Amino acid sequence: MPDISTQIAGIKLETCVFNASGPNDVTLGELETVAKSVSSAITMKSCTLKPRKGNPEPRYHDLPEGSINSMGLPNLGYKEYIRLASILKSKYNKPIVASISGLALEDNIIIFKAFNESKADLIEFNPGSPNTIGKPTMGYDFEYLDRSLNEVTKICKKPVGIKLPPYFDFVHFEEVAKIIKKHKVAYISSINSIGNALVIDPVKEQVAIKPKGGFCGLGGKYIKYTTLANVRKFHELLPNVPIVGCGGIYSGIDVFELVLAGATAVQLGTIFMQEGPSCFKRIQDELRGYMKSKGYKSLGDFRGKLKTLD
Ligand code: RRO
Repeated sequence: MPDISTQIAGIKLETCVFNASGPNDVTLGELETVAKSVSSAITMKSCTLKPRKGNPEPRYHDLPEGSINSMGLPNLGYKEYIRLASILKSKYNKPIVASISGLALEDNIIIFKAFNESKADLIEFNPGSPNTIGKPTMGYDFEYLDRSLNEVTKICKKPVGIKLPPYFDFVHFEEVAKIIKKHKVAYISSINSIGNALVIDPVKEQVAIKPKGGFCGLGGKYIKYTTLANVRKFHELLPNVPIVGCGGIYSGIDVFELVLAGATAVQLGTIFMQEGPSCFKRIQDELRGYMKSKGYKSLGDFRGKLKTLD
């Protein structure tokens, strides 16, 4: 069978498929479900300084081909994720990805320092949530992005990845790539949900979820092509930075396409919400099957080798 193992910043992953930060990864029970599945790592919910209840419900809604959410960073606070990382590591011995989304730079500094003494293997800095009421998507503020990456990469003794929001303009890709080059960024996870979508129920003549007047982050199949474009562009601009593709992956062929575009691994979000933990095995098996049909033995045989028509 083809080998779909990979590595990010020296951390070995048995397969290139694991869970995204966000869906079903807030509590120990949820994280243990990920741990017991064949997800090759355990990614935890983005955390803040203090525990947060998040936005008012309803705040998640399935769509025929995806999902919307405006969870508003519900999490148990960073101290609890340091404790959970230790429990998960000793019980399951899988790579652990912590996600940090402090509400201010000072908060991120405290949290990153504290995670130096944790069992997390990779630390994902998340400045890309579109759903924090009263805050813009920080990943679109390039001055803030530069300043915070500078601070957190200086403090953090573990590999720091960055979870980027989607970008839509080549000028923005270039600016972000320039910022990432300046700092010690171990990997990129791309993309967060597409911010400020709006879903309307035409019968009730109302929006689908409560927070922010219905504006929300869009995920699932609707965003796969934006994910592919973001992964491709960042791979072109930063060929030595591993990229974890995230957004709209439902099948092994989706993973294959992401790796062709340049991804080193992928994270599953909406499909994990909708199908549950069996999605990890199904998608890994589908990827192996498709690679076998093409005669590929490992991801390196085709990573980044997307052909263009010119
Ligand atoms: O919790 C959320 O509402 C959330 C976060 Br932190 C994020 O990064 N992306 C998203 O779609 N939702």
